[in-house]
Amino acid sequence: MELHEMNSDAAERESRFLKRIAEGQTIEPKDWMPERYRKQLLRMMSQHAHSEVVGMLPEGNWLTRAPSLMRKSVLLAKIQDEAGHGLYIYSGAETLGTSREEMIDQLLTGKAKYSSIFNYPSLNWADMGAIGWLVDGAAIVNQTMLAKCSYGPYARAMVRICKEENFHNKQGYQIMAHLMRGTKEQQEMAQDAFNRWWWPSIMMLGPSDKNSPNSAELMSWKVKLQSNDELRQRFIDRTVPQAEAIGLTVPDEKLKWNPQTRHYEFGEINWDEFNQVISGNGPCNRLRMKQRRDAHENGRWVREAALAHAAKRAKSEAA
Ligand code: FAQ
Repeated sequence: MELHEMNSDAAERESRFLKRIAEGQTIEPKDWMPERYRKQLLRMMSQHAHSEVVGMLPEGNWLTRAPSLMRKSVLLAKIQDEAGHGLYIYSGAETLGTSREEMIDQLLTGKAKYSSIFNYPSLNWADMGAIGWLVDGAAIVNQTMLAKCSYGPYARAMVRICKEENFHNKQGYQIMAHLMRGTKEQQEMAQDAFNRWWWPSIMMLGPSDKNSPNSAELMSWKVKLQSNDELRQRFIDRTVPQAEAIGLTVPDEKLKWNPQTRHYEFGEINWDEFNQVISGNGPCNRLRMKQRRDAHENGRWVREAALAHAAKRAKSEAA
């Protein structure tokens, strides 16, 4: 084939791909896609899957100290859901040609990122409320958008995940509301957890649009349908009235409702802190990575036993 024919073939494939995206069709694993689209999705999806798995750690910290059996079983169910979310997203990401083992290796060797939010410590029981309400709340805002993204396996995984995150969000808010109806000490504990998780939850939605190098490309392919700042505003607008309804004070002196724009205006985000956390220097980065590496090592015998069992079964079925 001549070079100009190859070039025109490639241009035609690319224009078919862009047309499908413009028409709102999904791209499926066996469809042709630009290499850059595949790489960007793999980056996002693997980071997302890692976040679900690392995200189990701050809550896992409180499982043995939950204040009642009921609270403990709800928290356990929530943490198990997060493991399931990790699995759906790893499976979705594998359709882009990288195995789960490789992705996990990238996490454990520090080559892949996971969400900044999980590098903060969970210091008291109210943190379980704050995480469910705020962290899952911010995740829902982001994931409701991703449920309509252009890559089919990612979008479909998000539909189910969002349903489960809604339960997580409500259980977190219910813990906070319950504490706010309690003693003065319980109210102070809830306010303290809110103060510590508010700003990191806002940062979790990513850098401001002017410092978000990936957004324009991802939006042109409808992987992202809204920008980081749009999602952040949406999260703030829906969360502030919830805080006020249960008597919590938002830790932002500049927070103000603007009746013209019908949005809350808010104070300066500490982007230095965000940049420190995503470059490995947050309060718990080293601890989280150690916990993940230890968990991976401690689970090695289970993986080996499962593989040996599968090989034995395959051999006996073949005989
Ligand atoms: N943390 O150009 P952008 C959950 C990085 S799931 C760490 O704006 P992009 C459920 C970014 O990777 C939470 N790094 O990037 C749960 C890039 O660096 P790179 C996770 C961050 O991709 C709840 C650089 O900064 N959700 O919580 C963060 O357009 C409770 C420049 O940024 C997802 O992953 C960050 N927060 O937008 C589980 C959703 N933000 O990779 C357990 C899918 C930015 O070029 C308990 N991901 N960076 O080296 C996304 O929607 C996007 O990837 C963003 C970032 C919005 C995270």
